Amino acid sequence: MTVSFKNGKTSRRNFLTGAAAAGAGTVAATVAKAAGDPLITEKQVWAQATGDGVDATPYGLPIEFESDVVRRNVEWLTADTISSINFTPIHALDGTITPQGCAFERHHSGAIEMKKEDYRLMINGLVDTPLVFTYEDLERFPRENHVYFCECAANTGMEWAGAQLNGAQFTHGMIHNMEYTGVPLRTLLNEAGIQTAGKWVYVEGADASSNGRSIPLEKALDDVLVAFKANGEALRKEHGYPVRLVVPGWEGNMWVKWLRRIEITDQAIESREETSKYTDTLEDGTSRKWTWVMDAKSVVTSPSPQSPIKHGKGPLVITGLAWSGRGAITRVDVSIDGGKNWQEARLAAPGTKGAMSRFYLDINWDGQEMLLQSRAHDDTGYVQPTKTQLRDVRGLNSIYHNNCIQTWWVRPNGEAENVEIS
Ligand SMILES: Nc1nc2c(c(=O)[nH]1)N[C@H]1C(S)=C(S)[C@@H](COP(=O)(O)O)O[C@H]1N2
Ligand SMILES: [Mo]
Repeated sequence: MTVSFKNGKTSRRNFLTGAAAAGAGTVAATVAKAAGDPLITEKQVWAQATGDGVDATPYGLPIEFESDVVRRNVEWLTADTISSINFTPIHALDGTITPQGCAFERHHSGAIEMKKEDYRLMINGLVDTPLVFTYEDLERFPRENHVYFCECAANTGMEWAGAQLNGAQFTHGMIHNMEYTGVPLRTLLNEAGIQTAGKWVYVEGADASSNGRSIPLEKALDDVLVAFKANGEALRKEHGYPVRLVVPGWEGNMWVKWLRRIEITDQAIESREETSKYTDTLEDGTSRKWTWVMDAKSVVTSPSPQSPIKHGKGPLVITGLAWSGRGAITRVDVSIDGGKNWQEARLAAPGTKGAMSRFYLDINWDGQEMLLQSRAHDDTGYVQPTKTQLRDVRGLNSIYHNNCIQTWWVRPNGEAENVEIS
C-alpha cells in the first residue's frame, strides 16, 4: 500500500494486520508503583488550605489546565477573521455534546450583538397573514428539545487534493453537536397560513451578510426548529443570539443565525454569492448544486495528531465521532491497518437521526505503527466512502461535502500524522 504524507512524499509500507488489536488488555495499577510516589505519600498544598468559595466564579469557566482546549483558526485560510471560520477542538472532547464555548464559528460579516428586546422575526410573502414575532412571542409557543449536529459544508474541504492539515480539529472541526430548545418552524408558518403557491422558504439573518438561503417548504414543515437555547442556556452571541434556525442534517449554511425574516416564495431565491459558492464540482467538469444533506461521516478523534498516545503499548482506547444527515448511525468500523481489516467499534449510545454518535474500540496495542481509520454506516444502508471512491465521482477540485474516510498514521512513539493511502 502507498502512503502519502502532507509534504507530498510517498512510501510503500506493509502493515501488520489483525493480531495487534486482539481484545483489550487489563489496565494494571499496582500498589508497588504508588509506594514511593509523593502524590500518594505526602500531604499536598491543595489539602493544606481551603479552596475557592462558592461565589468565586458566578459563571464557571474551564480550569486553567484545560486552556488549550479552545477553538482555533487557520490563519492562511481566510483574509480576515470577520468573514472566517474556526474549528471545534474535537480531538480533546469526549461524549457527543459540544460545549458552546468551544463550538466552531462561521461568520460572513462577523458576530453581531442584539438584545432580546430588539429581536423581531417577520414572516411574509405567500402567506394569509404576514406576522412579526418578538422574542417573548416565541416563548409562548410549545417548544421541543432535540440534539443535532451542525456541519459546515466546507468541513474537510482542504483535504481533497491531499493530506493537508495536521489534526482532527482542523480536518473535521467545522462541526458541533448541541441540544437545542425551540419552536418548530411549522408552528409559526401555520400561524401565518401558507398559500398554495408557496413552495420555498427564504430565510435571512439580521447581520450585514444576511446569509439568505432558500429551503424547500417540505423540509421547513418537517423538522426545522426556531431555536433560542443550546445545551440548556441562551445561544452564545457567535451562534446567533437570541434566535437561530436549526435545519437538522442539512449543511450549516442553512442554519441562519440572528434569524430575522422568513419569506414564503414560489421559487428558490438565489442568494447573493453564497449559494453559488456552495456548489460541488464533479469529476467530469460539471457541477451539482442543492446538495443540502450531509452524508454519513466519521473520524477518529484520539489517537490523532493533536492527541498522541503517551503511554506506550498495552491497553489503548481508540475513540471518535460519527454522524449522518440522512439517518441514525447504526455502526462504525475501525481499521488499524489502513482498511485491510475492520473491527466493529462500540457505540456509546444508539444513534439518532441528525445527531453525533461516539464510538470506542478498546484494543491491546502492540506498539507497532498503525494506519487508523473509521467507517460510518447509517440506517439508510449508506457506508462512508474511501477517499479514492469519492474522488472517482467528485474529482480533485471539489471544496464542499468531503465525507471520505480519514487516515492517521500512528508511529511506535505514539505520535500521529495526517496521511492518505491508496
Ligand atoms: N446570519 C448568518 N447565519 C449564518 C452564517 C452567517 O454568516 N450569518 N454562517 C452560516 C454558515 S456558512 C455556517 S457553517 C453556520 C455556522 O454556525 P456556527 O457559527 O454556530 O458554528 O452558520 C450559518 N448561518
Ligand atoms: Mo458553512
